[in-house]
Amino acid sequence: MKSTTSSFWSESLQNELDKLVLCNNIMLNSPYYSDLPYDHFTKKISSFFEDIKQRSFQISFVGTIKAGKSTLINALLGNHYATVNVTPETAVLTKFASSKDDSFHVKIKFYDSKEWNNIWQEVKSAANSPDQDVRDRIKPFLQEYSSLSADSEKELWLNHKDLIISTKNHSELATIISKYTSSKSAAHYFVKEVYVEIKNCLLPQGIVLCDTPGLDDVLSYRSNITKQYIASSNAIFVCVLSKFLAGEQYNIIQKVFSQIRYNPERVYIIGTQTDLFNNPPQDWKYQKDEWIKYFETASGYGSKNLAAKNIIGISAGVHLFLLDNKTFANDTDEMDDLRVYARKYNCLNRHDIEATCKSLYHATGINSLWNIIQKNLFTIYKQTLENRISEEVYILKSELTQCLKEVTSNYDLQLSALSLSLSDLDRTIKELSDAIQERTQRQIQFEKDFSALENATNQAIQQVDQCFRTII
Ligand SMILES: Nc1nc2c(ncn2[C@@H]2O[C@H](COP(=O)(O)OP(=O)(O)O)[C@@H](O)[C@H]2O)c(=O)[nH]1
Ligand SMILES: [Mg+2]
Repeated sequence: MKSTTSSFWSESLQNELDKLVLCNNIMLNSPYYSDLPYDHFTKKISSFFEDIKQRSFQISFVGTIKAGKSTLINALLGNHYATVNVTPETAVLTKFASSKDDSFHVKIKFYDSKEWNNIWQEVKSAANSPDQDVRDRIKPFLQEYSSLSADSEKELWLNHKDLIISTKNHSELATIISKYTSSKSAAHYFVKEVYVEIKNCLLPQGIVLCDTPGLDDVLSYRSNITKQYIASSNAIFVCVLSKFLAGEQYNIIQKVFSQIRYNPERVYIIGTQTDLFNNPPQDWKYQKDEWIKYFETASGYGSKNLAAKNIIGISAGVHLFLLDNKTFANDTDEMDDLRVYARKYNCLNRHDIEATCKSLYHATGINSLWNIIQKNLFTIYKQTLENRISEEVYILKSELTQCLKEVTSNYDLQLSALSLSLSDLDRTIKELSDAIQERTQRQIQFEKDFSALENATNQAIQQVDQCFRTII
């Protein structure tokens, strides 16, 4: 197993992680693997690394349809990736993260039959609802479903295992994303989530931007997916048209606040498309002051300062326009558009197009949003995450050390048992050899005694014999 997080973590944490990987490799390659409790630890270390790979700073983008969520994500990513102008029937969580290599990767998750049956039950009951409004809301879903002949693709996609597609080509990537997220394609009905990894993008490793289908989806089953995602997000960017704060938009903001009641600092209200104002800087300032009054209350931010900090006006459309047109030739439509935008934002410099573009970039608010994401949100998150991971590494290391100590002391016991039995053996051998020696000596003595007796007996016999002869 290779550590995939190099250079992301601080040097000291990376060192600790490297040591853990090294230790894991030693255990995996040990000839005693099956005899020792290594299996338990190698599994634990693998799942630990899997787990830290999954941890990321999740920003969800919610809001009413056509508020400009997807356009804002594209502006932050620096290119056109998220599908724009999707009709309200689209309901796919689309996540964007940075690729670790020089390819784009797309992972698509599909609904299983059980999930689809739940969705379909809801569609049917909405279609037969006595409430005209509910019936009207479900109509476009059914019309699109039928005109795209989506039912004929159902068997193809339901229960499909996760699909992973890689490409190096940007336009191919756009086609793939569109196929699985756009309401113009039949497949998207059966897609639950799309995860896109983008090569060479501005997004730092560890941040995930998620385009959500919204909280006002016609099907509660799908709104609930967004709700759950919001609850687990680190920051929520509620996108609302800066020009209006109509009932529907206001309701969505309130829903988000009630969803994460105790952490209002995680909610950012993004006033989108500020270029639609006649005088964006002035009109937005006025509008923002109004919004602060609405959301500084206890059911919102609970403080004027926090409201002022977390309500931000942007124009992703103008930011992308500048990215798309790196140069501006005289007498072109693009130059005319640039002049219109620059005049609106009070940053037109007739003699210096470069300076105009620079101030306009500043005025769109995307760069300051980036600063907030990177410098404030992500830095704090990363520090907290590092502390938590360091604690987990410490616990893992302590458990491993304890286990290795037990293994070592087991071996020590076996060794001492072995040396014990060796000394027993020595003693036995000594006893035996003593016994043999004693026996040999006794035998010698016996042989001596026997021969003495034999001599004596022989002499006695000779004497008796002599006596006999003498007597006879
Ligand atoms: N003028 C202008 N139009 C924008 C801006 N952002 C988005 N739009 C347009 O608003 C429409 C809806 O945008 P989209 O990003 O698809 O909204 P979503 O439904 O919230 O994801 C599209 O036609 C975009 O081109 C902006 O900053 N300025
Ligand atoms: Mg969208």
